[in-house]
Amino acid sequence: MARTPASKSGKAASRTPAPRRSASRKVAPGKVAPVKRASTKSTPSKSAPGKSTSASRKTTTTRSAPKAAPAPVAKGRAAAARSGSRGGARTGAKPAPIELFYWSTPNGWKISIMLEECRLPYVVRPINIGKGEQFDPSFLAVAPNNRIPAIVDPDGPGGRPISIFESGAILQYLGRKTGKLYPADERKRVEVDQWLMWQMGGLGPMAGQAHHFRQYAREEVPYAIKRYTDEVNRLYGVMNRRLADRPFLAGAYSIADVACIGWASRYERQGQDLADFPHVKRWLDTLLARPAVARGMALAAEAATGVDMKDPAVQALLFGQRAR
Ligand SMILES: N[C@@H](CCC(=O)N[C@@H](CS)C(=O)NCC(=O)O)C(=O)O
Repeated sequence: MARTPASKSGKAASRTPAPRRSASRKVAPGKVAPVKRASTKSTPSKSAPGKSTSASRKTTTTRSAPKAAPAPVAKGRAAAARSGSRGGARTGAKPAPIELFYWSTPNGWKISIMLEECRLPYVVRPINIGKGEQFDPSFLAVAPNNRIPAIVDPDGPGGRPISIFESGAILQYLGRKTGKLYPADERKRVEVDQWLMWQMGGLGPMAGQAHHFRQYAREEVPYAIKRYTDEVNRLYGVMNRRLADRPFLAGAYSIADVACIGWASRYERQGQDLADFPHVKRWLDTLLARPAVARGMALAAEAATGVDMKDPAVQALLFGQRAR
């Protein structure tokens, strides 16, 4: 992975979007295993049909399994065979793992949770956003918006590789690919899409701004703190009303919920009190109790112990970005 000048001075610490549990070398039952180096041969790395990326080639880490649960790769194989996905299921060969370009943040968790829920095999390509790795040209070839998450699925439509950025698009793709958490029925799908877009355009960006102004801004800006804390409060109110008479946002558990879990789990950082939103609390508790959600949110890239968002070098990289 290319290093930027800031990466030399920036140090990863455990401040912000830190996982609930970070990977460690010793794997205790129920903990996430450390990632390990994998051969590039085993993971075709293509950002577009026929094009490999150096991002893919350079940092290959494989999602290992908690001892308490079967390895995702093994589970994914079974899932692929059941769902009749192309390639592995048809030929009996192992399906190639999906490459997940990831850092431990609420947006990254959307995809690690979904991959765990779908039991798809995947490898983690850590993109250390505190060190500027999101600007590496090889990552930009996959994710031109210089943001995680992104994926490369070697077994995309037509059996050819496909790269996808934007977490909502990735969730929809994985839902269509596996038939999980994204109903094919048009009315049900519209329900899911509405709440997925609500997260993408509302909860995520507003909660992100609340995190920024409440915790990381170099100067205190009371107007912005109030503005975003209020808006997140309004959004939690919308969610609370929605969940009053149904278990999940679109009725049944779906990618709309997956998109919201990580953000809602950080309600305290957004200045919210879940006692005011009992239906949100019940929904969040239900989701956090799901083993796949726990595994997805516990996923930590080897070096991803978090990013110190108050480190000036990290702030210089992340805040005040302009067109390049
Ligand atoms: N709309 C994007 C947002 C992704 C996003 O903001 N990712 C953050 C981490 S949560 C990131 O990569 N930040 C790097 C940066 O700010 O340069 C998505 O949902 O995929």
